Amino acid sequence: MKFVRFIMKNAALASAPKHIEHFSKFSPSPLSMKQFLDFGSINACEKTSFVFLRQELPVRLSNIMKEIKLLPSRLLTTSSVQTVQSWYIQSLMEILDFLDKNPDDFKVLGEFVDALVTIRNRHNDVVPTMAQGIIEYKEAFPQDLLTNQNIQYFLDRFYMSRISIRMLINQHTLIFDGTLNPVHPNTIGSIDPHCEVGDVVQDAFHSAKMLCDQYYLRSPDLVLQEMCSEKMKNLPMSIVYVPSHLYHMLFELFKNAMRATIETHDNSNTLPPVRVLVSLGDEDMSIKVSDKGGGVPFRRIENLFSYMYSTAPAPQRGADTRPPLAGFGYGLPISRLYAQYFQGDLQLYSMEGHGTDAVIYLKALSTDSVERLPVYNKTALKNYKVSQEVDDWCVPSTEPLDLSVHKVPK
Ligand code: P4A
Repeated sequence: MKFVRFIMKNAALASAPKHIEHFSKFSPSPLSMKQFLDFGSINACEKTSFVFLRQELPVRLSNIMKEIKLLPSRLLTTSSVQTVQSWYIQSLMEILDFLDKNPDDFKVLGEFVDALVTIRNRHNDVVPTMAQGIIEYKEAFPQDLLTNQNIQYFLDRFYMSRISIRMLINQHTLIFDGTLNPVHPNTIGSIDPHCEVGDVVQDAFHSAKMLCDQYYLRSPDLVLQEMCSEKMKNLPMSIVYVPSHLYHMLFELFKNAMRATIETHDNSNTLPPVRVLVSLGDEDMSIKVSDKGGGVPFRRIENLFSYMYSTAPAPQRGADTRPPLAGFGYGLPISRLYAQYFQGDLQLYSMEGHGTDAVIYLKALSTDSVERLPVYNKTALKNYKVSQEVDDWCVPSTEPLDLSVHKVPK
């Protein structure tokens, strides 16, 4: 019996490339905040959401699976990347099972919610598994390191796709699992139509502060200032947003700010506070996190967002078992993706010798908050083809200039 099931399963999986080919021909459909809220409003219909997702999830999965297949074979064939790829195939096939099911059958709708929960759990460890793939690749082929650019391009798109797929799954499972969220009764799935940014700032700061106290036995304070234009005075500073995404970004920025502050004020009894300025305008909601942690040289800022430079083997056991406050993993690049996901951004402005300002830009209007999604097309394909091109800027020479030698052609 087990053997028969094994054969059946593999026969089904063998048809995956054909399905990927089909669904990757469609472009993903970006949703606006308003559309997300409509799925969760009173006249929301589980059937409508089901019919949308059983098409849209295969489209988003297949689009990014086409890009996985374009990875250089030495990276694609690592056991970690193979594992991730097999999760995507498995999940795609499980959703396709629902294509011939009756949307009016409540039992089908229930099974769909269960399938989505299974899929979400299967993909929980995608980020550390992909990181492991990069480590395996670095170890096996230290000589032909893929360009940082290639890995950056792929992982930004891959993780953005993953954020969007998890958003769709979370909305459907939270809204249609038949229970109200007892902690946040006014949220619609994971979206808070009145997300008070100041509250999330306080929460995230509090969590980072506790970690910081544990690690360094001290921590800087928070000074929070909220500003807005004249006509919006006295209104609470809120936007339609996913509080967990905002929390993730702020928590990351606070850990960095605290670490920099403490490490540059080692010999001082007092610590300069971390200052947060929240500003609401007609178009943007901007949140600036400022520290006096000594800053980072301009040349190094890009590296802080680089997956390749931040992919290091796990620290040796026994060396230091304290949880790191910051500096391991993909905190900054993934935080930037969260900001970009709804058309915002995250930027660092650092002044070496002084400190760093990190600014999160979000859209103030829910009509501007639309998903930013990667699409597999000719342009994307081209970006994987150009891998090793020579730079069109001169390399500065470190040799003393000798004007007497005759120039030789390139
Ligand atoms: N100075 N400033 C920052 C860091 C240093 C900084 C830093 C040494 C570097 C790496 C790191 C954490 C902090 C900051 C705020 C930021 C980012 C960097 O948002 O003060 O871990 C990766």
